[in-house]
Amino acid sequence: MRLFLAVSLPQPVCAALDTTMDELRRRGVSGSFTRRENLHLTLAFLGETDRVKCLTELLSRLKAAPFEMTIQGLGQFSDTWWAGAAPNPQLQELVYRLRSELSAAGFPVDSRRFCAHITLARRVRAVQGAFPAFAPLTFTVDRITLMHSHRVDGLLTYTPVWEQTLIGPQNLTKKK
Ligand code: 2AM
Repeated sequence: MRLFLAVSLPQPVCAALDTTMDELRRRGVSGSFTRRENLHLTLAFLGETDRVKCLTELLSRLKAAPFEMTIQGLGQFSDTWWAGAAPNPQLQELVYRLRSELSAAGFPVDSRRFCAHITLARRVRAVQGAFPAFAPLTFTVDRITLMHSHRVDGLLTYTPVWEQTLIGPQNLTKKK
């Protein structure tokens, strides 16, 4: 199964980003917009693997406390547009530790610098113009989700298969 680790977003954050996507469409931006229920921040992409038990054990061992993060501003990688995160040492540290643990367990990890983003649209065709501004969105990251990426009735769908609650220094695990 195609898996990745993500920060799931609280409903108010998804709603605000949905409004931003509406605003982009209103300004003439077209492309493949992320469905509201698919909005997430990827911590680590795992690709095709069936090692779910190994991953859940790895997450269970992770000692990390909840932390606040802020989504602010839009950015782009080529024709992919995203909402970015404000500089966040705790998020960077979490990804660094995840990558170390994943690598030690034999998973291929991304060696590029982590750029925290929430993809809003792919294959964007845009008219000239500034990105719309939106008020910063702050929320608490208190869990990591192991997500299954698959098609349901032809629709790209992300289904949580495990949630790891962050309650450092000790961890609590919870099966979905
Ligand atoms: P993206 O939003 O930048 O496209 C599920 O596909 C998630 O995993 C998406 O958030 C996607 O990031 C990320 N992803 C998909 N393929 C990837 C890859 N080869 N390397 C890193 N991240 C990937």
